[in-house]
Amino acid sequence: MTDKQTILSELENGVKSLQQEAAVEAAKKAVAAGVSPVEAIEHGLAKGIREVGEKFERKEMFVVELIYAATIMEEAIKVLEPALKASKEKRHSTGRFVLGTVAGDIHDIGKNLVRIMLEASGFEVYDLGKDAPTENFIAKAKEVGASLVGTSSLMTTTVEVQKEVVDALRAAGIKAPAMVGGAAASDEWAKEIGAIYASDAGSAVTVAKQLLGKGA
Ligand code: HCB
Repeated sequence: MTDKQTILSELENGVKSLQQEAAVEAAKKAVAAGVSPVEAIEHGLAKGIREVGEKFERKEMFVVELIYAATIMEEAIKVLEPALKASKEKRHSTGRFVLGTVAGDIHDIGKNLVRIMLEASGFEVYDLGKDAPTENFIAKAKEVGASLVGTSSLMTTTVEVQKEVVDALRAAGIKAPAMVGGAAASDEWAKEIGAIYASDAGSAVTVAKQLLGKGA
């Protein structure tokens, strides 16, 4: 049987060397070997895609390769998704979470992981998708009586929109805590705009539960 470290390396390599079949096979191995799906994503696939991003930044990879790497990651996540959902038992509602990638930003892999993890932890998630207009966050938060509103932003050009969402929520009298995440966000940024930062999908769940007094 292949050990966990080998499987994690295979997941990472599948994404960074643009080998879809290898990544999907490694995801199947991870499920069969009982590797935690969260670990498979965070320490395997996500490591691979971040390296692709760095290569893209250094102009060692083209945007088409970046797009393909993202597709590979999504295909491998599909294999892990049932295990991810099964890994958490609770089904009663922990809270109502409105989530989306802000206007102007089409990155949604991380946001989708956050959704999957929140759902697996019993949250009712209202996913506004990517490139979601600010007014949609406000309208949905009002409609469902959101307990939390989370935004994702991956680019320096869209991170300001997270502030726009927080300001619009407060202007509309919505007191639900705002969470920010994505590569362009940081703890410092969150504090500046009156939000709470979550660095990854696991901490998004932990922080959300703490905020709602449901324990980590
Ligand atoms: Co994209 N891209 N990209 N990209 N992309 C980044 C983000 C750059 C940093 C790459 C670079 O130059 N180094 C860069 C942004 C630079 C900047 O602003 N400083 C960039 C650029 C420039 C662009 C385009 C403009 C490229 C172009 O067309 N010339 C374009 C964007 C167009 C637009 O949005 N209007 C673009 C397109 C793409 C795709 C389509 C090829 C693809 C996205 C596919 C998709 O999402 N469906 C893509 C990808 C994959 C990336 C990188 C390589 C990886 C992003 C990713 O999926 N990471 C990224 C490089 C990087 O981030 N280092 C690069 C893995 C996930 C799991 O991590 O951080 O998103 P995450 O999410 C975590 C965490 O942050 C947290 O939990 C998640 C899970 O642990 N979290 C939250 C996320 N959201 C949260 C919300 C919460 O409330 C709480 C926690």
